[in-house]
Amino acid sequence: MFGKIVSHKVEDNKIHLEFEKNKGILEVINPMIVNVFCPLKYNNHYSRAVENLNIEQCEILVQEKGSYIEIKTEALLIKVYEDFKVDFYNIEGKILCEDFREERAPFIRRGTISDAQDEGHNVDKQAHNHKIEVVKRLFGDEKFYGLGEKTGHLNKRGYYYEMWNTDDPTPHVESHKSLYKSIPYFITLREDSTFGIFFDNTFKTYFDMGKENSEYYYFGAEDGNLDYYFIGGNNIQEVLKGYTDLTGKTPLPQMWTLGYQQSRWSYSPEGRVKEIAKNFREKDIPCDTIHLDIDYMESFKVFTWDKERFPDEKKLLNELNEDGFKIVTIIDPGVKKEKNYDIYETGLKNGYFATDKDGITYVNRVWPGDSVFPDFSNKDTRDWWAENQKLLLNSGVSGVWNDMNEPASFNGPLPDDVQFENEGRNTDHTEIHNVYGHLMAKATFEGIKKHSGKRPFVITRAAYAGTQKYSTVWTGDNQSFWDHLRMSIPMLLNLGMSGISFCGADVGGFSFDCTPELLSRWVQVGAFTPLFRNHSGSNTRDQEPWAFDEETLNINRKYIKLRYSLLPYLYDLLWSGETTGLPVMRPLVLHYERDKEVYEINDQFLFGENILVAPILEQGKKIRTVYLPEGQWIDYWTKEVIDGGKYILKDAPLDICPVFIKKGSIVPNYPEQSYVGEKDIKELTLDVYPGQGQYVHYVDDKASYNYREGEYTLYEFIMKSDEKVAIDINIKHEEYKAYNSFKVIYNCNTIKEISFNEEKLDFLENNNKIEFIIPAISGKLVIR
Ligand code: MIG
Repeated sequence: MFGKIVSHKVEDNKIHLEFEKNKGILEVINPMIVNVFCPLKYNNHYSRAVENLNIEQCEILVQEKGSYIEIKTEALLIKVYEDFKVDFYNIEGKILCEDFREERAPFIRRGTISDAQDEGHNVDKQAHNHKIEVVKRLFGDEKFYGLGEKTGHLNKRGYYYEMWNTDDPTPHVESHKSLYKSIPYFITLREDSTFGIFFDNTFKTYFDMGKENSEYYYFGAEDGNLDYYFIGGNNIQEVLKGYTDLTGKTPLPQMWTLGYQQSRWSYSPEGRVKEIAKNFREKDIPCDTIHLDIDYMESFKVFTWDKERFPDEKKLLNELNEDGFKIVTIIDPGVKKEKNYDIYETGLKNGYFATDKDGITYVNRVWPGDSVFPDFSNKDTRDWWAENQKLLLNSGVSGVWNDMNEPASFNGPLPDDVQFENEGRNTDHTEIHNVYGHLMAKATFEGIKKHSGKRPFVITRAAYAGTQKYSTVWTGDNQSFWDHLRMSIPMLLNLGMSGISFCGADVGGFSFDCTPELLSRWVQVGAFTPLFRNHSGSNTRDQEPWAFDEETLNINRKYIKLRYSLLPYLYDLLWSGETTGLPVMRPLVLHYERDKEVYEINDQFLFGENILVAPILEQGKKIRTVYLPEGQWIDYWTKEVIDGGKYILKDAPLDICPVFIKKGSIVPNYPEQSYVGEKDIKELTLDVYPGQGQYVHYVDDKASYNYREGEYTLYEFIMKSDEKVAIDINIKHEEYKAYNSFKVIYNCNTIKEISFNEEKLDFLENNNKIEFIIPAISGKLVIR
């Protein structure tokens, strides 16, 4: 496809390579990130994921070495050969990633496809060759993470996936090649190195992670540019930072979005919504958000209300808001084709909808019946859609849930030749499909931001790389299956490894009927997932925390309350994630990548660095093995201190989700609240696990963008431990009025003396811990 290298030219950070048959560009983004590019479709990057490509001025050394060109940055050594083969080395000359030179050679398949198909089996066909194809050698030590929300396991090595946003109602299983989101990015972890590859191509893309043959893996596409980023780093965390520097970080959300959310298809009419709200308060279960699914609309027309079922939505939402409930409404992309329906007429008049190849507005069927599809690739359409958000905000809506935006359609998929404006680069559905939901979420985000002035809460089902900048995601229509509870963990962990920190799965499961035991175990996982929403499908049996029996209700209450006590910790994680790109829910490998035991852990995760969660994911199970990595860990429930670097057995009766806190942790806790903001919290609880460690706690107004102008307060805690434990408390930044005092829960009871700024303090002994209060000022706390 390329042939021999004819010449090369260096221009700033770009190395232009002239091959016999084509040209290629190697672009140094910074010493750790290099882009490999061939303008097969557009002359330059045309990215929906990377909005500000930040090119760093850095030293680049380019040398011709006979058969290859060598490029050196401060961190990487790259060799480019004929046929645009590119090999990446670290600066010491150790090979990280090498292009495969031979022909692809699939493992053998025998038997005939048709026999199996005739009986109704799904059959994998031999993969074909792709117009764009980058084949990399497998050295044998690779583990792969990322690729968005694919089904299956944490480690993607040995599996094959496709990126084509898909709403597939059949139960999600390991053989699904694609679901709702397309995130063409993965991290490779090798024995002593790691790197990421982001293939920025919005057409249908293919990722074979060593399934076809164990000698190589590849990614490919039929169209678009060859445009991929090699992202180096000293560890996975740096790679993830590099990727999110390119595609954006998950921004700090409003705090209420981290509370418990209740949904169902659908709470309607208004009396039912009130009843749900009342139940939460009466049964003493904290809840911040109720979702309104499609039935709040008149004939499923977006931006309308059904006046029979919701006669006065403003009054209703206002009452609910007063009681501490935020309302999130669903908005699908499909606009009902109906004369005199304002949204339809306006869109039609202005040419905001996608058309067929003859320029006639394209129609397919979704919930409202015959519907048309906003062309979100058109800036004017996005601006109009953003303005429409005002209609929801004016009704008192606090967040918007974007569904069906793959886009899904009932009358067959949108044909490939549906036309999109694409900011003047007219194109068809094959290029826009995978970013349709992404662009809808972007428009929604921008509209809410502009008209509310607060941090928007958007949830989207379809997504592309970079959607984290605009929206939270959920993993779509799972089932009330134990296996889906189990699989939600690697799915969410890989979303986090793909830059999408704020994510969740429907707690309790969407389709099929949930059981009390399943809901009890699911809420235990949900309490540690960033988006904590119980949602279920039409006609499935009730699944609210009180739907079953007293025991299930109590377990729901216990874990939802635990979540509310951990809110300041969770908020801190999202705040720091704005800089680091690290997700809330983390596979153990993100913090212990040199520990081989953790590479394939699918059933445990870290909630931030300090909290390890090892939930029960099987019916009837009351005990499980837990792997504790190096260091010492404290059983959250018993306060037993356990040495890590080994497996332990942990009893887990139905009301216990095994949780372990890393020694040396300081975990901020809130007092009980029914919803975020119910109380003006002037005293923060610090749950202290004595040891060496540090922690930074962040406080702001929980809702606005003022923090970006400096209106926040930062507390830094540095804990040192020898024969005594000393905690230095420093207020690093103080522009938001935060706490008067800290209530310290010190998880150790062999204490003789406590002093703060050299003044002795009284303390209370209580089981395995002691409690005392100090003022929330800078100072030194000493515990002997
Ligand atoms: O075709 O709005 O994934 O959460 O409840 C079903 C109804 C459409 C699919 C979403 C689900 C939602 C449902 N929607």
